[in-house]
Amino acid sequence: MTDIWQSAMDHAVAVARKAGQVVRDAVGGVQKEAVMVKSSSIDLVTETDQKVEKLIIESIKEKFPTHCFIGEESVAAGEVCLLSDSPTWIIDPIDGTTNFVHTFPYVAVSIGFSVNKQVEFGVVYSCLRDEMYTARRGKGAFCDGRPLQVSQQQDIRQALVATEFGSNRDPPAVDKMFSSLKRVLSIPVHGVRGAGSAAINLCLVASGCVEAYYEIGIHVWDIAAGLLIVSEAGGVLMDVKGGPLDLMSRRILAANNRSVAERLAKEIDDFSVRRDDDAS
Ligand code: LIP
Repeated sequence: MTDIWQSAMDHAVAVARKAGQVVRDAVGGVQKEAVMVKSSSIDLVTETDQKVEKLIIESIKEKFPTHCFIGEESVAAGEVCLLSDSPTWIIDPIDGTTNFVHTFPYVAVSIGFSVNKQVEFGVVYSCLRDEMYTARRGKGAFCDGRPLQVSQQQDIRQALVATEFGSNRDPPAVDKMFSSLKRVLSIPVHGVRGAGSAAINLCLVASGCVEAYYEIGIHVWDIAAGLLIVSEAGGVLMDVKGGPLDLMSRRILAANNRSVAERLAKEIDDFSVRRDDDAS
């Protein structure tokens, strides 16, 4: 049967690579005045984020003019963030913007593609490390063409866990983040890591480098591509408290297997965040 989305995925890889070159050319040269803020003084955005998202969307629209888009910087500029059944490209032009500003080498172009609210393919280009992660639903996950497989570790006490603290500094939320961190460390796990990019953390789960990643506060554009890369590498995805993953909830728990995921979910002290599709 013809895979009708293969050409779309091939285009996503090509445009992610082109966008990644723009990011590489800009990294290290971000002038202080070119760094702007969004929801808080630590929620950064740069002219490169905006330029790269425009490049990606314009390139895709040329080939797929009837498709829909959810882009981080388009939403920041006021576009609605609603996931419909229509073919939709879910784009984070620079996942790890703070890393980009600081030249911390984990920065990704993330492009997910959904139909009927189901991700059909995901592309995460870790552009400072020149690593292209891809997954097509039902056809496996790859890094530069090499198949990916999650860790086979069943014992969470032998696990590395990734998480992030995001850009939320409200004291009650910070208290919950540190309460979760303390409970996870006390399991005990081997260690806690964070790449500073949700998309790259998900690719690290898919690659077997860490056994799990959780975060409250991410957005649909941070995770749409990476979540498929995890599931196609044999991993599991759920809400941070163990229920089904809700793409628009801004909560994610990804792991190499269900026993590690469910054990981790018990230790996470969750807090509420406004949904991506909450337009109120
Ligand atoms: C980032 C996420 C990360 C989160 C950061 C930020 P951005 O995305 O990938 O997981 O902790 O606060 O949201 O903003 O760099 O595209």
